[in-house]
Amino acid sequence: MDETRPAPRDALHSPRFAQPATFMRLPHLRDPAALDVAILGIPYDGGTSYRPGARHGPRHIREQSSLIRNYNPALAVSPFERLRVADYGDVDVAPLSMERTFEAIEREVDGLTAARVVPLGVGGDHSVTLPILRALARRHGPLGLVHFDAHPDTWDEYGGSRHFHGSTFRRAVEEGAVDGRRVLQIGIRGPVRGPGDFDFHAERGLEVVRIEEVKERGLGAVCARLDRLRGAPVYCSFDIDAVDPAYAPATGTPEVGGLSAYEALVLVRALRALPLIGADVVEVSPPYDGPGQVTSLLAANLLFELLSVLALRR
Ligand SMILES: [Mn+2]
Repeated sequence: MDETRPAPRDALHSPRFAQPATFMRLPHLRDPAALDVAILGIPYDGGTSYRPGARHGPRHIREQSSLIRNYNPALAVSPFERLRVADYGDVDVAPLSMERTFEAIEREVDGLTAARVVPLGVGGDHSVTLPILRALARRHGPLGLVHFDAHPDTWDEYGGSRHFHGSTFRRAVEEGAVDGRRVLQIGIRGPVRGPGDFDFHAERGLEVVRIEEVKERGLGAVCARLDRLRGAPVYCSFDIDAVDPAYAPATGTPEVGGLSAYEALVLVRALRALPLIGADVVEVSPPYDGPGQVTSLLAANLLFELLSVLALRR
């Protein structure tokens, strides 16, 4: 057996069920040399503009991920056999300092990319994606982006602050971490401040797939639009509010009329065609969840699909 391989996962019905949860019952390991993929908790919600609570996301998603089994029949892959993957623990965030939190996130992702480990981030609010993109772009150059969200997150500021969970992708494009011409935002909907909210898209080439297009043209048409991102590194950021609050109520800024849980799974599986170099699932705010913690359960399954997509490219 490969000595650098993390210990196998615990059996589904092992006594570990009664112990503190890890993502997908994986071993807790902080050795990048032993890993292909690191699932990294980022328990920070200081960038939130409305309902807080996403700092509790990683803890609850760990718990709801305990039922994830080994094989993905939809993609015909066993991600835990193909990949060396572990729960890398949580970033040491500073709840009262976004600046120090961003530094800590960037440092962690730097350490992972230096060892060629793919980061799979678990937020946290959407502000945490910016330092991840910065670190990845330093290694890979300006990134392509598939961004699932109800909101474009390209606003310039909020109450005088340039950094919050709604400015992440404007900053990322401005800084050159993301190539605006290689951005696809899927699931966008809901009231905005005005038509000017999409001026930045026109200026920098960001492409929006509004929810109306997903629902009216169907999943196949949307999946086909991912094709143009082939050929260069792509990051996937999945804001859980892309999904309808009926399926994912636990989020900070819910918008009605979104993706179903099933549509979300199918769209994430379509990323198999792209060279994915990292991904995150963010904005799960467990205090707002419904019975059965359905939002954290969905987030856990989206992470499993992302892991499966990564496994197919190994
Ligand atoms: Mn967002």
